[in-house]
Amino acid sequence: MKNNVTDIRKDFPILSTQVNGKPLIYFDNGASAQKPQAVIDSITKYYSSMHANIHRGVHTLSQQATQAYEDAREAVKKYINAEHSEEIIITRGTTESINLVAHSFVKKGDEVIISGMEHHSNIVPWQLAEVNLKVVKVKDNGELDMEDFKSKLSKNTKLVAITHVSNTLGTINPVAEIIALAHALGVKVLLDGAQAVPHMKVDVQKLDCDFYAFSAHKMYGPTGIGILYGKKDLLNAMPPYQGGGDMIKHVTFEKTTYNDLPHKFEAGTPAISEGIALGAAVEYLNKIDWDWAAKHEEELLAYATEEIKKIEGVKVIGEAKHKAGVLSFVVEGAHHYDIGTLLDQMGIAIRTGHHCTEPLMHRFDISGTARASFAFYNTKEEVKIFIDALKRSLKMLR
Ligand code: 7TS
Repeated sequence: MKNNVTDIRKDFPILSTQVNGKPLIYFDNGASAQKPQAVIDSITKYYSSMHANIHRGVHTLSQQATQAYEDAREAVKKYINAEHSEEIIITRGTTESINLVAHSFVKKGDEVIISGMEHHSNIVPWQLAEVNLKVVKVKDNGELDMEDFKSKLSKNTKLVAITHVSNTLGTINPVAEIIALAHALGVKVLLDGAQAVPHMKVDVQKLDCDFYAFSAHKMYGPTGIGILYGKKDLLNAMPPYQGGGDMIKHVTFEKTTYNDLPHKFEAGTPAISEGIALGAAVEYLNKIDWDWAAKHEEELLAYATEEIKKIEGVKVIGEAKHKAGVLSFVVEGAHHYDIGTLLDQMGIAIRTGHHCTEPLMHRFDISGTARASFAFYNTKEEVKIFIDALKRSLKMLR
């Protein structure tokens, strides 16, 4: 089991590079995580010796590529402990996964509950579907207002679609309680797991969620690919999302019949190398000691929070009791964009702006935040350098 950060860092070649003449300190993991060599090698190996289209060839290469792609699905199934492999729909990412559910599970006028801390990708698809949106309030400390949730939830709700972990606040939402309350009324639940999967082991059967959406690139895998987990009965009852090759059984001009799960929701040639590399990412994550990783990230967050609060004029946005490794902050007299730009000059990558959560920014009456988001390969030393660099930046800006 991997539980030593010095060794783990050696698995990620980019972590020993320099940016702007300084050793890279990568604190933008919430936007996208870096890739271990095993994932990079998987892509090179695929294109060097295995490439062919999948699910259609009788020739050896096509069969090998199909096998590797389906093995990756199996690896994801095991990783999140889904009951059936056909419950693992391979999509382009969290965004497409949520759009799929918004297209195929709800209809115009249905009542859908989301929260005030959702990423745009868990807001706009529901607006496109013209559902009746109810939005759960966010408390001042960044926690979900569960009383407000309970008052909005009813038998008339078709779906609760809520983020497992907030990308802007770091809040870990009480999803077990949300699911239990919803299920007691026969209401289905979709969790946006984009920010949860990189920080913890997720067990979809234990959670008993109905849908779970996540992206490979935030969990140390490639871009352009992600997963929609859905319970088999629900997915079977849903109409296809996109039409094309692979998702059909037979096509005539009069009538087309659709393929079985999971292919019904996977039209066209997929991102094959990325799919296989996602399998490599999962294999890598299987070697991580998650108890260690959770504790390590918790320590980084606690240390960074403690140190940043000592700086005059800094306000942390999001101080929920249960948080993943995300530290959003604003500074009196300094714009987040300028902070990000100066830190970049010192080799430190953070994200600035609204983080695709504009309604949440309105809720806190701010235009954006500076956000450091941690991964298990980050170190306390990096946090120290970041805090010093932030202090120097603020001296220049104020
Ligand atoms: N949901 C959450 C909670 C997210 O954090 C993101 C991306 C998405 C959905 C969309 O994921 P995608 O892979 O489909 O784009 N969040 C961020 C972020 O915080 N900074 O850049 C992207």
